[in-house]
Amino acid sequence: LQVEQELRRGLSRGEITVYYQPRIDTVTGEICGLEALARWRHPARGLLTPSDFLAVANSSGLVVDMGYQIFDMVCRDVVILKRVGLGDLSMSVNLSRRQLRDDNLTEQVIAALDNHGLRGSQLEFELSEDAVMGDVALATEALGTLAITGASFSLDDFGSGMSSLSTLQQLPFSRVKIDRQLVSGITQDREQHALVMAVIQLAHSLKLSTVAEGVETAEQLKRLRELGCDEVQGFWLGSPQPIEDILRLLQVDA
Ligand code: G
Ligand code: G
Ligand code: MN
Ligand code: NA
Repeated sequence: LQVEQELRRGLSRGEITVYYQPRIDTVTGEICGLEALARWRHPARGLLTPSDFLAVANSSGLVVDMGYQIFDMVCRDVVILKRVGLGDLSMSVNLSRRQLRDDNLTEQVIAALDNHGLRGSQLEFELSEDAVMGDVALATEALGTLAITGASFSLDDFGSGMSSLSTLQQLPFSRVKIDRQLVSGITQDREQHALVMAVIQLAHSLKLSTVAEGVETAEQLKRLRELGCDEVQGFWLGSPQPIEDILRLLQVDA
């Protein structure tokens, strides 16, 4: 309860912020998109990551307001990116199941896009297996409505849980993000390598693009490129960082 009160206060004081992690195209080697990741600049405890507060945010429902704040910051940063000629980077935003249950979600997304003069087409929402599999009917309806914003959808943490292949086909995903647990073993473990190969082939056969998460070594990157994985994300390619650092990384001045 104490964390909930602190989070409520932190939200009202603007302590929630967004970091961005680059996604890299394995063919061109260039940054093709960013994933927005919530951070809490806690006045006493420093920079907190979602593992410190997301569970409470979800159970208390505070994630709904937090999500609106984050989405607004993301729009603001997309405007900055556009100004420096990086308007075509795709931007991914995570959504939890609690946010899918929010009847105002689509309306809020549209309002934020309008406020900033943006279209939804470069936007992608990431839903974890956990967020969609718990209530497939809810997810189907929510994504159907959210799709009018022009955004696309990716299935996050694929391979970490129990998502069924039929659900993957049933929901309007255009991308799967291969869980970092699967990626971590590809260079040492033949079976993990085989598994990742199968996931990439499966995704491609369903016309879904693939992103490998948690890429931490050059060797993993090499293997993923050989396997035809479309995009990679991970510490080897860039950690989550403030927009200013992303701009520096892309060698542009804001
Ligand atoms: O940044 P970090 O790797 O610690 O994020 C861990 C997880 O927290 C992410 O994989 C994602 O599922 C979740 N997460 C991060 N930012 C957000 C956010 O803004 N909203 C929601 N709902 N989940 C987020
Ligand atoms: O839950 P989701 O997969 O959306 O969030 C990605 C999370 O994984 C972020 O919190 C980020 O800090 C973390 N992360 C990003 N790259 C790496 C990596 O290469 N290795 C590990 N272990 N974690 C990573
Ligand atoms: Mn994600
Ligand atoms: Na993920």
